[in-house]
This record gives sequence, structure tokens and C-alpha cells, in this order.
Amino acid sequence: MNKIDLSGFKAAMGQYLRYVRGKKIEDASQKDLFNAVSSVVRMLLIDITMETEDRYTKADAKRMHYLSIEFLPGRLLSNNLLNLGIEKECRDILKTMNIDLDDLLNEEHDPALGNGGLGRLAACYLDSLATLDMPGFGYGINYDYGLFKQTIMAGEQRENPDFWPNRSSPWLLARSDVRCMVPVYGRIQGTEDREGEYNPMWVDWKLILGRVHDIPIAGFGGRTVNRLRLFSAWASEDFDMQVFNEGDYFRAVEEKIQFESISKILYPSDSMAAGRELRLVQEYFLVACSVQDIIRIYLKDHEGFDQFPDKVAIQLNDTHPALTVAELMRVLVDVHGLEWDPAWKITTKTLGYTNHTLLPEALETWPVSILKRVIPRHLQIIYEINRRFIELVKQRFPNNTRLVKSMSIIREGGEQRILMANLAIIGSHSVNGVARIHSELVKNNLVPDFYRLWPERFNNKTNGVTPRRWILSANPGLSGLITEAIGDGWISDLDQLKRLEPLVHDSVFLERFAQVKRANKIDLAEIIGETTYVEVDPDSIFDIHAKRIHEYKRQFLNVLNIVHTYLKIKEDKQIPGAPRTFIFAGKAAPGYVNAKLTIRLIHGVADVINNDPEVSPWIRVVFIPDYRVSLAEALIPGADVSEQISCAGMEASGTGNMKFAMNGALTVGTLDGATVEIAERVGLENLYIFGLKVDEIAAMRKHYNPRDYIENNPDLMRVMNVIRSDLFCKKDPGIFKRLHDAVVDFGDYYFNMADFSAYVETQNQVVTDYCNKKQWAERSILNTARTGYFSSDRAIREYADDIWKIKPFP
Ligand code: T68
Repeated sequence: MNKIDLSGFKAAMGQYLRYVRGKKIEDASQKDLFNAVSSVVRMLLIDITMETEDRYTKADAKRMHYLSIEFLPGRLLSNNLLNLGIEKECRDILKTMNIDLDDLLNEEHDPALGNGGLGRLAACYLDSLATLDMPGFGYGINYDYGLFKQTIMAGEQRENPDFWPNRSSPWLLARSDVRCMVPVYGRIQGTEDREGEYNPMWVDWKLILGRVHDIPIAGFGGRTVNRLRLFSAWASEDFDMQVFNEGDYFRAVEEKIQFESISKILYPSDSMAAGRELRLVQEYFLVACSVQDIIRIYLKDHEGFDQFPDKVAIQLNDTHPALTVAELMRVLVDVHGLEWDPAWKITTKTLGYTNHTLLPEALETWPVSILKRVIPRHLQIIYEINRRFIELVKQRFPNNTRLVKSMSIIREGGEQRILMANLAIIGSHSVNGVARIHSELVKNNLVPDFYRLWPERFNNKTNGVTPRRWILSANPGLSGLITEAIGDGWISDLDQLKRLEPLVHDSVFLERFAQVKRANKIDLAEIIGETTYVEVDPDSIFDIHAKRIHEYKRQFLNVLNIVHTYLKIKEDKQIPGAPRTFIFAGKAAPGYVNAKLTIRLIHGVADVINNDPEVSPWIRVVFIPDYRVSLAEALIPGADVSEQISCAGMEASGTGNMKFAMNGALTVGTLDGATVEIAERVGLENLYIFGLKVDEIAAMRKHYNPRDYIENNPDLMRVMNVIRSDLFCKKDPGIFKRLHDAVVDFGDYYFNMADFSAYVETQNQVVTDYCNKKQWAERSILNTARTGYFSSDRAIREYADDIWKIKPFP
């Protein structure tokens, strides 16, 4: 750990308050104090950024640029203090000023520039890159409105705008020295040069400006600070003048507003391709700004593009930035005058693509007609890429029209569409999935023909999460205990958690481990009380299902078991072995009717159960609103049971599953995503695997009839009848029929009925096992001890070695 000198800390805070806020320290609000502390920390970060940059430049380091339409960094003050190693000292300094650091930490607005797993993964990866002293930088969009704030009104989700202070946040450095120019719209004019060769020219385009803000990303240990570069859209002044001069004042202003809306708002769905023109423009805007910036940085120290792939790697976080393939080609060929073939070689050697989903509705396709209007030159380039690619396929597999059809970037038949995954695969040297089972499904189910053509291109990179945020910062009780037991090496080498294993036989350690969990549950119970007004018992089992609300994630199945348990108590007078609190959190996409109904169902069930004196001593149900990074940090350390019950084959990886297990929760899960690998590592005796497997579901799908399961299981029949009745919606009769029918009449696409009895049985086993407190604590410790593999440091090392070929520069 580098020692950072904090002797000037107090004085710097005072100066900030006086000369930036115009206040004396005694008049400062909590927010002022948060800003003062943050601005001093920011100075430290800037110093280290400069040192880091010098180190990379001196070594002529290869740099990796992570392009992602979403980043969810979470609150930054606490994380920065911990990673710089000055948390304790800073806390002590503030104490001498009668300021409690924890109060200030709560003043920070959680930047919500992402929907869920994909954006949070990007943030964990930036943390690990900096911790490993690797030159890896994020590129994203500086949305004015992040993901909506969720409130609940009478059991219903309401979406409220989340305007985050993207201009005044202490963590955003405005870089007015860097600007990107992005051409958009216009048309192609064909001209012939002297040799009679066709030279397409993109003309009459409009210009959007990309303004740049950087968020410094501090690695643990305080040696390296990288940056996350965010772009916001601005209509250029040149463009203004031109249109204003044409005299159409109103249209000029209208267009300006339209362009500046590009970075206004994040699309709020994590599982459905948006398909709106504005979204395509966002994707293009991100790509064009990033490529420009990357090339500008490269050309500072290099001449020509021969070395480009040895000095630059670009990773595409899903297909949202897949236009990079066309944009890099355009810049190399049209702007820098390279021939097609060398430009193509450079492009494919530079790019890597990560797939995050197999859900058909989430796979992006764009109508050719929209591309033609928005980025006509890119469309031309995509056609040329495709023409050459198809030629190659025909050579390799003559007379195979099926193959040509399945691998073409353009889907014919009806409206022509661009398949973004095909574009990304063809333009990259590496294609990876995010968990072992998922990567196999990418190869064998999603794009088997590409796999046959280029088997060497496909690989797996099982996701990881940063232990700095998800253990050290989120769970100080556990961190302290671990460090006391095995030293603090685990923070940057999570495999060391293995050394906790022998301590399961140490009764004092066992007792203290259980005490930490209990203390976290007391804290969580308090948050639950404040946010839901439901009192919950910290000695009950805290069973947590926290993630986006989606049918494939099967919050519905969880509810079925809760209703079943309720009916057992109520009608069969069977009392469970231990009291349980079912905790839900998660947002539904605003247009996703069944997901929003599921939230209403959870509230309806909670209302009945929590208010029934016969039942509520045994089970309680709560839904904590506005799931976000900072709420996850409070929830996860307090979990006994982690719900990871997606329909097998549908969750690409999951990352919450890892965070819960690391913090000592026992997983109840299906063999899906990374849960498969968690099970292997913690051992089957230390979690609960149930339900249909991927191949079983595939085999059953054609003939599956959910009614068979209902008719053959009286418990399930009873539960489904109650769901359809108005017991949980007395004020709005009939509203849950739709959820009932999705399962009974519309085929139960996610196999809730087929997995019901196995799930109920498993949940009953959980209750029985929990009663053996000592054994439960042992298994909980083993979950922590055996999940070191799921550190994002491990994942980033694999990406760095196998795909990016980047090295640490400590
Ligand atoms: C998630 N995907 C996967 N998508 O669902 C999850 N945003 O299994 C995986 O662990 C995680 O990615 C990280 O690999 C998402 O979170 C999105 O958020 C998304 C999808 C479409 C558009 C925008």
C-alpha cells in the first residue's frame, strides 16, 4: 500500500468550502462536507492518474478500452478511500472535526448509468484492471437520467426520473480539452476518380459533438488510477451557424435539442432490445466518440497503423457497441487512407466481443432502413464486410445456402435487418460467453455455424466481482474477521480465502462468524423497517431474491412456494421448523406487464401474510423498493439464503450469485449460469441445487404440458387456484389471472410448474438444516472460503492473458 500524505487534508477541505462553496466550515451542510471531502480525495486521485499515465506512456504500454453502453460504478467516496488506503485516517481526521464519515457517505447519489448485471460487471472489471495496475479504460455514455428510481404505490411500481448530478458530481472531471466530432445522417455521393474507380463520399451529414467527462478509477493499493471516460452529446456551434443562416430559426433550435437528447436517458430494459432510432444513435455516438479518442491517443506516440493491434485492444460489452466494427473500418479506410485488407486485419485483431445473453428478444437487430438514414456510410461498409465474408463461407463450404443464410449479417425475408451479433463475431478475433455453461450454449445453440467455421475464436470467461466493493466495503464486519484470521492478503488475492477452511473446526471463529451475520441482519432489519414499515425478526431465516424482475428469473416460482407455505400453515395447520423472512428487491422494465404484475403479486401476498396473526410469526414477506448498487451492498451481507432460481439455460452467468456466496449465504439454485461453477467449488453439501437441467428442458420443451404437473400435484393445484382467486387482490379483483394464465394456458415457457415440487422440497430442507445453527455456520464459512475464484481479478487476468494481451505496469 502506498502511503499517502494527509497532513494537508483539513486545510484543503476548508479551502474548498470557502473558495468553491463560499462557506465557513461551521455553516457547511452534510452535502457540502461530502463534496469537500470528495474534492480533496479527487485531488489525490488526479495526482495518481498523472503518475499512472506517465508510467504507461514511458513503457509504450498496450492499452485496453472497454466499450459499454452501461456502467454501474456505485457510490465512490467510500470505495476510493478504501482503495487509496486512507479510510481509517480520513475517518479519524473527520472525527477531530466532529464529523462522522458514515453520515457523509450516505449523502452520495448512486450513479445509475446501467440496468443491472452487465453494467455492474463493467464497473467490477475497471476496479480489477486498476488494482492489477493494468492499462484498461472504460468508455461509456454520460446519461442525464440514469435508470429510473422505483417507488411503490399501493403495491405497484412507479418509475420516477433519476437525475444524477452528472455535471456537478465531484467524481466527474470535465475534459474540455478533449472533444469528439460525430457525423450523422446525410447521404452517400458516388464519385469516380481519375482511374475510374468508384469513391463513395458521405456528404450533407450533421455534426454532433461529444463532450468528455472522466471518472477516476482507483485500484486497491493506491498505485494506479485509470479512468472511465463518459461522453455527452452537444450540437456543434458550426452546425448551428449553418442552419441559423438558412433562416429557419425554429428548425435550427429544434434540431439542436434533438441532438442534445442523445445522451439524455438510459434505456431501462435489461432484456429486450430497444429498437428505437434514438437507441441506435446512442450506440453509434458511443462508438464514434470512443474510436476517435482511442485513435487520437494511439497516434500521440505512434506513426501509421501497423502497430495498432499491438498497442490497442477494444472489448465490446455485448453487441451495443458492435458498430465499432464498421466505424473502425470507416476511420481507417476513409479518414486515414488504408486499403481494405490491411484495415480489416487491424480491425479484427483489435476487437473482442463478449456475449451476455441467449434470450432471443434481447438479441439486437436493426432495420437496414434506419441505418441507411442515420449512418449511410456504415451501412455500405457493413454490406462490403458481409459480401467478402459470404465469399469466404462459400469457399469453405461450397453449395451450402443454409449456412450462408444463417451467418449473413443481413437477415432477408420481410424487412431487411442487420444482425448485430453476427457483425460482432465476424469483426472480432475473440468471442466469449460469461460462464462455462453459457459459453457452451453460445457455441452449440446460439451460433453453431460460426463455431464450426472459427472454433479457435470462441472462449469462456466466467464473470467475477470485485472483493473490494462486495466484501471489504459492503461487509466491514466480515472483512475485519477474515483479516484477523488470515491477514489482509485476500483483498487483492481472493484465493487466500481458502485459508479460512480449517477454521470451521474452531468454535470461537465459528461463533464470531455467526455473530457478524447476525449483526448484518440486524442492520438489514432496520433498513427493511424504514423502507417497508414491516417489522422483521433478525433471528428468522433471511431468504433474499434480489435482481431484475423477469419471468426467466422466476420470482413467480418463489411466490408459489411462499403461498404454498402460507396454505400449509393456514389450512393444514402445519408449522414450519423455523421462522423465515422472504425478501425481494428488483426493478421491472417499465413496459414489461408481467414483471410489473409480479411486483404487485409479491405485495398482495405480503399484505395477506404479514397481517395474519396466525401466519406472520412464521413467515413474512417484504419487497424493498429501488434496488441499486448501494442497496445491494446493504442486502447481501445480511442474507442467509440466496435465491438463484432462473429457468436453466437462461441466465448467462449471474453475478449476484457470487456476491451472496462470498458473504456466506447458502444458494438455493438451478444449474444455470455461474451457479453451476459455484456449486462445483463450494461443494454440493454446501448449497441447494434443484430443478430441471438445460438438456432436460431442451428435451421436454416440445411436449411440455404444465397442466399435467398441476393435475398431478394437489399442493400445486391449490396454490394456482389461490393465485387466480382474489385473495391477494381484493381491491382489484382478477388482476393476477394473467400471471396464472401465462403458466396454465400459455405453455409456462419458463417451466415453473415442472420445477415447483423440487423447489418446495428444497426450501423445506433449508428450514430443517437452518435449525442446526453450528452446521449452518460451518457451511456458510465454506461458501466464503471457496468462492475466491469468483474475484474479478481472476477474470481480468484471463481476459488480459488470452484476449487483450495486456500486462501490468506496477
Ligand atoms: C446480464 N445481462 C446477464 N443485460 O443477464 C447476466 N442492458 O446473466 C450476466 O451475469 C450479466 O449480464 C453480466 O455478464 C444484462 O445485465 C443488460 O443489462 C442489458 C441488456 C440489453 C440492453 C441493455
